[in-house]
Amino acid sequence: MATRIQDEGSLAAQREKVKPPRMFKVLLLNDDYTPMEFVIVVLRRFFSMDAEQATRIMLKVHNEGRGVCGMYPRDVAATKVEQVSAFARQSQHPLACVMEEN
Ligand code: TYC
Repeated sequence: MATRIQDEGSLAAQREKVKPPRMFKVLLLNDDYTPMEFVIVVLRRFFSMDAEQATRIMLKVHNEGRGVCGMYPRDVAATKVEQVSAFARQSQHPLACVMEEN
C-alpha cells in the first residue's frame, strides 16, 4: 500500500534516476620528455584504444598541446587520472593527465 510520503519518495528517486550524470573529459597534456611510444601504451592500456586510434590521439596531443582520451562520470574519470598518473610516475615520465567538466 502506498502512502503519500512513499509516493513522494519514489518520485524523488525517479527524478534522480533520469537526470543525466555530470560528465568529465579526461585529457593528456603534451610535454617535451615523455616518449611517444609510452603515450601510445597509456592510451591502449587505460582507454582501450587500438594502435591507430592511440597514435592519432598521441599526435594530436603532441601537435596541439592537449587532447581528449575519453568522457566519463566523475568517479570513473578520477580513477583514470589516478591510474595514468601513477603509471607515468612509476615509469619516471612527466606525462600529465587531467580531468575537466564537459
Ligand atoms: N612531445 C612528446 C615527444 O616529442 C610526445 C608526447 C605526446 C608527450 C603526448 C606527451 O601527452 C603527450 N616525445
